[in-house]
Amino acid sequence: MATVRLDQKSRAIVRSISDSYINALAKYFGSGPTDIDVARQQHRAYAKALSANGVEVTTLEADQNYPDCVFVEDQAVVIDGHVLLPVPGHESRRGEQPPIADFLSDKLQGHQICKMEPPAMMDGGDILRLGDLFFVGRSTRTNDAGIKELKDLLDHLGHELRIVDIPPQALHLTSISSTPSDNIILAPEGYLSPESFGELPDGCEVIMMPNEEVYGCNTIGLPGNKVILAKGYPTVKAILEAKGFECITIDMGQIRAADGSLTCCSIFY
Ligand code: CIR
Repeated sequence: MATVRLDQKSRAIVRSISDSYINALAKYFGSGPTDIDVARQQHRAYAKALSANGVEVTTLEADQNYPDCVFVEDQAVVIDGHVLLPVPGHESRRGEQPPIADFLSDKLQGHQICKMEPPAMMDGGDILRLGDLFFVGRSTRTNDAGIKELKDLLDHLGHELRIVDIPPQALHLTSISSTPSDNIILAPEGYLSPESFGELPDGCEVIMMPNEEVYGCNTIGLPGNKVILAKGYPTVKAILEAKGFECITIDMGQIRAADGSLTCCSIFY
């Protein structure tokens, strides 16, 4: 039976799509959004899928100065009583953070805020958690100084961190993998291998998906053995169903067009 951390899947922040979304960065999965109305519809359906499945969702206002502001995952990471505020790896995205930091500081009083400083840099999208084991992508957005700061925090919390080198054809670790439960990692052939994650604890496994379903490897696991996944990735869906998950499928076309995946659009806290 798959398990999922219940403690941090009850509340999430999302952020509306900016009027300038058409200018979002896009160089991996997409070549840029083409229809902002459709993007907004898809984003609303995404937020609805979370709330219909038991997540209390708060939607922060968009900022038209930041085309990528919908991708909140990159801006903050909540780990066991700590809020890590990384220095986002792309300079154009650094100003997205303050309203998110303010919201989390207000909601999570008593949590320790850990603010990264340059030259360290990291996108939240490079952090993947499998129970108490963490992985960080070394990517164009996350450097060794950023990884060291994350490691210091995780050492303090008694959690292990492993580094995964992100191939040049991918943006982030979570762009190409996810943990739909505390014992499964989904990863695509041609980008990663089971060895990329090292030896896993007993009962855990890496499930390799076909190369062409790389985008489908990003999923959101929820309590009750549910998983949200993007529409159009039949192998991912069939394997998750065979593992006993209830699959909730949503159209992410205009989010993918700006290299965003399901997890990129929320911060669980
Ligand atoms: C970017 O390039 O920063 C955005 N267009 C996409 C960010 C996706 N975020 C994520 O994978 N965590």
